[in-house]
This record gives sequence, structure tokens and C-alpha cells, in this order.
Amino acid sequence: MSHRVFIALGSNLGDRRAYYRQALERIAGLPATVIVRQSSQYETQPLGEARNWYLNGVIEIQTGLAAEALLGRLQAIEHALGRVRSTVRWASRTLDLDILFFDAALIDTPRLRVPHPELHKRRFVLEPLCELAPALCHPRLGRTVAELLAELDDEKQVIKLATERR
Ligand code: A4P
Ligand code: MG
Repeated sequence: MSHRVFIALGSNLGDRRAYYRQALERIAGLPATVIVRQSSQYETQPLGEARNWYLNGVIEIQTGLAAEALLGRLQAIEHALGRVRSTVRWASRTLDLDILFFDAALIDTPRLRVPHPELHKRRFVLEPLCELAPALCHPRLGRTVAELLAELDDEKQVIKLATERR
């Protein structure tokens, strides 16, 4: 069975654009997985202690992988692209891949929480997500992505970058 999944990408360390691009290539190479659409990329003011701004964006994929298996694959990609796990919360990272939505599934295990528990509080997630799926309904909050963005109280700056020419 194929699942509709939204993934947030974030990088604030090193060659952010290169990590972002390589993450897309590796996700597209996962078994039974296609990238359906990708948002623009955004320069975003960091939430937390980090000083470096982030490159953030969201993609929509279709995948035959189950949620736990997909998480494992995304963590392997983070690792392959130089992510070093830190004990510091929200430490700078070459690449962070978070599962935002997995169909309309509600998942609450020690390893995986879906929808991502912070997504509705973050402009750097909701702006790119709203480009792709404004009418998508958050299965726990019962609000659409566009509504969550309109109601959002997050003063952090989020700057949309011009679309890259390929
Ligand atoms: N995990 C649970 N649910 C999920 C999910 N839906 N997707 C678990 C992915 N992973 C999930 O994540 C910690 C654990 O979360 C994993 O082992 C996984 O089993 P992590 O990627 O190792 O650590 P983290 O990302 O540093 O922790 P955390 O608390 O998830 O941080 P966030 O929420 O990802 O925030 N500012 C800007 N502007 N842009 C950003 O992208 N990102 C962060 C990190 C902070 N500030 C930011 C940004
Ligand atoms: Mg993460």
C-alpha cells in the first residue's frame, strides 16, 4: 500500500544547499518511494540556541515503506550526510529529516510521533507545508494547514528563497 507522507528538511551547518540536495536525491532513491512535490526553500531564523540560520523546506512523497521503516531510512540518510548526534537539544546539524504527516495516521511511540508534535507551532514548517497542501487537515487538531498558519503565533523570521534553476 502506498502512503502519502510529508517530510520536513532542515540544515544549518556546512554546505546547507548541498546537504539539502543530496537528501532529496537519497530520498528519491528509497525503495518504492517517489518525491511527488517539493516546496521552495526558506532561510529561517533558528529556534533554540543555535546561531546559524537554517535552510528549511518540505517535500511530499508517496512510499510503500511503513512509518517505522521510513524513519529508519531517514535516520540512515541523516547519518550518511554527516549528522553527528549531540546531547545538546537542538544542536546545529548538517541535516534533519522529520516526518510531519503519514497519511492521517496517529502514531505515538517512543521512537516516532506523528503528526510531528511541534509542527503547528513552527512557521519554518507551516509556510513550506502550506505551499504544498493548504487544505490538508491535521488529524489530531482538526484544523487545515492554512488555518494553522493563519492562527500561528511565531515571530521567527522565515524568508522564501527564489526558486533554484536546474
Ligand atoms: N522522532 C519522533 N517523532 C519523529 C518524527 N515524526 N520524525 C524521534 C522524525 N523523528 C521523530 O530526533 C530525536 C528523535 O525523535 C529521533 O530519534 C526519532 O526517533 P533527532 O532528529 O535525533 O533530534 P532533534 O531533531 O535534534 O530533536 P527534536 O527535538 O526532534 O528537534 P526538532 O524538533 O527537529 O527541532 N530552527 C529552525 N529555524 N529550523 C529548524 O529546522 N530545527 C530544530 C530541531 C530546532 N530549531 C530549528 C530547526
Ligand atoms: Mg529531527
